[in-house]
Amino acid sequence: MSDSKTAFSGQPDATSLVDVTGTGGELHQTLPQADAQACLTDNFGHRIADNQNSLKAGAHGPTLLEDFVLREKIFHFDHERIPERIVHARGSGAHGVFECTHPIPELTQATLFQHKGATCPVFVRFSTVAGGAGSVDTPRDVRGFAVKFYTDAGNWDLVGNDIPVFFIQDAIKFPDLVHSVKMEADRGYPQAASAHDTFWDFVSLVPETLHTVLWAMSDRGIPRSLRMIEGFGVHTFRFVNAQGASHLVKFHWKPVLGIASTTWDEAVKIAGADNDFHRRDLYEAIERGDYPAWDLGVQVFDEEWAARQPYDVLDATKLVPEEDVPVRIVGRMTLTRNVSNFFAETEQVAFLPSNIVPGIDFTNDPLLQGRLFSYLDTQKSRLGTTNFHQIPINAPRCPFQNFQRDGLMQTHVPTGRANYEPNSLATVGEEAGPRACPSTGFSSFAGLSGQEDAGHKLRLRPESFADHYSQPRQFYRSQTPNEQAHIASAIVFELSKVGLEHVQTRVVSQLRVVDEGLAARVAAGLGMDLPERATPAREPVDLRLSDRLSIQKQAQPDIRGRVVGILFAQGSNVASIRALQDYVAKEGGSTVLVAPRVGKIAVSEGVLKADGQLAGSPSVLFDAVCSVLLPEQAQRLAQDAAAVQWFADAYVHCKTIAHCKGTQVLLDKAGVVPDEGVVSLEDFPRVGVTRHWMREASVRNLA
Ligand code: HDD
Repeated sequence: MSDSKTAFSGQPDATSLVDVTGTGGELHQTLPQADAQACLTDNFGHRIADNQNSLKAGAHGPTLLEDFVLREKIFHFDHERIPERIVHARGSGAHGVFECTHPIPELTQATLFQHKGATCPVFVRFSTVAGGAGSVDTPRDVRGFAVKFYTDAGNWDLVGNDIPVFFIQDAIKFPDLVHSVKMEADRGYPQAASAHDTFWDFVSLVPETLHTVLWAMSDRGIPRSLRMIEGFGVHTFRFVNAQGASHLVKFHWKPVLGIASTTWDEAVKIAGADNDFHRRDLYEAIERGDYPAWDLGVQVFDEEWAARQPYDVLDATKLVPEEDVPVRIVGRMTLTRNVSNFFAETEQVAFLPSNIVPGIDFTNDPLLQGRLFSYLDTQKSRLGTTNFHQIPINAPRCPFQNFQRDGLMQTHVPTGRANYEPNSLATVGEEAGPRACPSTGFSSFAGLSGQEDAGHKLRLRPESFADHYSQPRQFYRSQTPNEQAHIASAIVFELSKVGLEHVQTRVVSQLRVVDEGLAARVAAGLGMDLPERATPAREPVDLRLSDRLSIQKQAQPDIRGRVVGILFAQGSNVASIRALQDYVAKEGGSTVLVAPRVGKIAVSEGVLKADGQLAGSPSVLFDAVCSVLLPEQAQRLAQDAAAVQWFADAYVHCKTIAHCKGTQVLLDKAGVVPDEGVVSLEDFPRVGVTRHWMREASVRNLA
C-alpha cells in the first residue's frame, strides 16, 4: 500500500455555514474575519480542514483513534435522540401571539387579561396521544392542544386536548390507561391505535372511561386539520381577581375555521398518502400567510352553581354544557411563525400544568393534582437535566432569578456568593440576590370560608364522581343520526380487532347503560347476541341535549382554509381552471393542480405546470375536487385506477365534485351518481366546500 495522499479528496467546493461560536468572531482575532465566520469548526471552535475523510494510516490503512474530528462528530450523532414523550410523542409546533380582545379584570388579575389589545407571545404544540414520534398524523385518537403563554408574570401553560373530558378521574390510573392503549407489551403492536385487546379490556372494566371513549369514537377522533380542532383545558380551574374574589373556570379554544373531520376510510387512506398530513397542513398554511387562529373562551361559574349540577365539576370525565354556561370569548391566538428547528423547539418544549400565573389557580380535581407532579418529573427524564427551563423555548420571556444553582448543563453563570437567603451580604456591599414579593408574587387561593379542604386520609372518590353514564348518553344523543352511525361503526371496527370475546361482551353490556340503541347497533355489527346490561354504580339520568356537542349541527359550507384539488390534462380549458383558482383564492382557500404527470402540460392556451401527479395526489388530500378534462383525456383516464379512485373516493367521502361535461365518462366508471354535491363547474360556488352526508347511506354500510 502506498502512503501517498489519495487522489480523491471528496471535498466539496464550499462548506455549510454554521455560527457555533456566538462570539461575534472576537475569539478569532488572529484569523481572517470572513474565513472565521464561514469555516466549519468542531464544538470547541477548532477549524476543520476536511469534512469528507477520516484520518487513516495510509489511503487503505486503519482509521486512527487520534481523529478527534471524526470522534466528536460521531459521538454527537450517536446521542442525537432523546427519550420520546411517553404519551403525545408525535407533535407539531408553531409560534404565535395571543391578544386580549375582551378584558376580564373583574374575574382575574392575570396580566394577559387586563387590557384590550394587550398581546403575549405563545408557543403551541399539537399532538396525537398513543403513537410514537414517527407515527402517522391521522389515527383515531385524542389530539393534544398545549399552549405556552410567555406572559410578563411568567409562563402559563394550558396543557389541554381537543376533547373536553378525560378517560379517568384520578391520576393514579394514568399509567394503567396509557399502558393499555400503547402497543401491547409482548408483541410491540399495534402502533398508534386503540383498536386492540388491552385498551378495550381496560375500558370495559373502568366505566368512567366511557364518556371520553365516545368522543374519541366520534368524528372528533379523526380531525381534518389541526387548524380545525377545538381545544379544552379540560379541568375546572380557578380565576382570582385583584380583590381576592374567586370564580371557577373552564377554558375553550374555538377554531376560527370551524371544526372539521375526515371519515374513517379517508383517514386510513391519508395515512398511506401522507404520513405528515396534519404537520404539513399546519406548516404550509403558516408559510403561505394563512395564519390559523383560535378564540379563547371561558365558562365561568361559582361553587353554588356547581353544587346544583348532577355531576361534579372537579371530575375531569364531565363537561359543563355550553347551553348551561355559555362560552365567553376573551382573546384570540394566531399562529404566525413556524419553528426554525424542529428538535430545538417542538421536541424540547416542556409543558407543565404547574406553570400558572397570579390570577389563575388550580382546583382539587384529583387528575389535575397528579399532573402537577408528573410533567415536571417527565421533563427531567426527557431532557436530562433540571435546567431544562434554560432551553430557549422553555425559558420565560420575563426576568427570572432565584437561588436554584448548578445541575447538569447549567448555562447561566451566576456571580457572587449569595446562593442562599436570608443573607446580609448587602450590608457589606455584595450582591444579595432576589427576595420574595408578597404583594405581586403568586399566592395560592386559600379556599372559601366554611369549605375548608381537610379530612381524614382516605383512598376513595367522592360520591359525586359515581355517575359514569349520564354524560356519555347526553353526548351520543346530541349527535345527528349520521354522527351516531359513525360512532357505532367506529366501535364496531375497534371491537372487531379485539380478540378477547369476553371484552367485546363487557363493552356492549356497558354500552347498554349508555344507550340501548347504540348497544344494539354495536352487537349487530359484531354479530353477537345482546349481553346482559351492566349494573351501574349509579343509574344515569337523561340530561338536556346539547347541539354544541355535535360537529354537523354547527357546520357551515366554508372554503376558508380548505384545499381544492383540480384535475386537468392535456388540452384542458385553461380559462375554467383559472376561474376556479381565482374563486377559491378569493374565498380564502387554496388549490392544488393535479395531472396525470407533473411538469409542464399543454392546455387550451399555453402550458400549465401541475403541482401533483395523480397517483401521488389522491383525492383524500383535498376537501373538494374539480375536474377540467376533455372527453378524450377522460376516456384515457377511465383506464387508470388512480383516476377512477380519485373520483370514487371523493364521492364516498361525501365531498363536492365539480366537473365539466367531458369528465362524465370517468365519473360513470367511478360509480358517481348525481346528487346535490355533484355539480357543474359553474355551480361549484353555489354548493361550496362541505360534506354531503345524505350521500353516505347509499355508499357505505354503517352500523
Ligand atoms: Fe398529559 C403530555 C394533555 C392527563 C402525564 N399531556 C401531555 C401533552 C398534552 C397532555 C397535550 C403533550 C404536551 C406536549 O406537547 O409536550 N394530559 C393532557 C390532558 C390531560 C392529561 C388534557 C387530562 C385532562 N397527563 C395526564 C395525567 C398524567 C399526564 C393524569 C399523569 C399523571 N402528559 C403526562 C406526561 C406527559 C404528558 C407523561 C408526556 C410528555 C410530557 O408530559 O411532557 O407527563
